Amino acid sequence: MEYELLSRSENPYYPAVPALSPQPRSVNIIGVGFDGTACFRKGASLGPDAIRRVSEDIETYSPYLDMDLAEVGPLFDLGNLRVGASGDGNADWLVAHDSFAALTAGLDFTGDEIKVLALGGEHSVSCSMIRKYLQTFPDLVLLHLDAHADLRDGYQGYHYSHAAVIRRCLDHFGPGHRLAQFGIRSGTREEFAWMRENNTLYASLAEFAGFVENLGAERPVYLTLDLDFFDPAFLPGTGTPEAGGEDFLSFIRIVKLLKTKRLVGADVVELAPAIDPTGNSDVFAAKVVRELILAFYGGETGHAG
Ligand SMILES: [Mn+2]
Repeated sequence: MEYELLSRSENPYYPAVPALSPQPRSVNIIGVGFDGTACFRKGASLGPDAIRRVSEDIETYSPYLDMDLAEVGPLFDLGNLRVGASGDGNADWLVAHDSFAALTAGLDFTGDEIKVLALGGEHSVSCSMIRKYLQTFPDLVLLHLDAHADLRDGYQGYHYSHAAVIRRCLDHFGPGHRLAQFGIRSGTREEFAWMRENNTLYASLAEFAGFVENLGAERPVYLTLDLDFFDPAFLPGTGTPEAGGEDFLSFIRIVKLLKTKRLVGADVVELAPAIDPTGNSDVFAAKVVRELILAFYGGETGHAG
């Protein structure tokens, strides 16, 4: 691989096929094991491989979507993106960002239908993918599921902090882009005021589901999912847990809608495996990833369910 942008994972997400570059008309899994700006408890750098490791131990069939990973495809796992390891969070973030930019430079995400599913890593890594999709799709809808607003203008000296990721995405928003947030239950007074002013925050699952349901079938949708969206009772293995979160079935309601939409990219971030020594959080996250992969392919297998 040129510039060694990727390193092969020992266990690709099951049943994905290893690949060395993003493949057209496919879902491409990319691990981004970076946690250099994490402020509370680190460990998300090991998230991608933890999800892969348990992916073999869960069913490939989803009874929720009535789809099977073994029957959709093609599905590729590109391994892990090069990230910096100097200890300087800003510089290390930039290495990951530049790696993704180099990996996808010149690729036609629209015409070739290149779909990326990134596995974090801390939430700051999502910015690289989302920027690419914002540049590709002038009418992109960014769905943000998270406990945190992530609208700070930098945090603890990190311009690209995980607590600032949505703010950094907004830097690249055009007039046709739309942000919709759900699950947010932690942030500053200013962040909540901003969300109210800009009508980005949905207060209930029903309201958020209604928004997604009403999106046109051709409207490109990107989902960024911070796993602390879920209640820490269900998924404790994350660095910044917040009580009062959603459960798996709330997510399933959303994923069933996404299956009928044009999902063009997604990321699942902030799994910190060592924080949950039972391993339950890894399995939970792997199942979330399974449902998302199937949702990517939903439009191609009819809109049943
Ligand atoms: Mn969060």
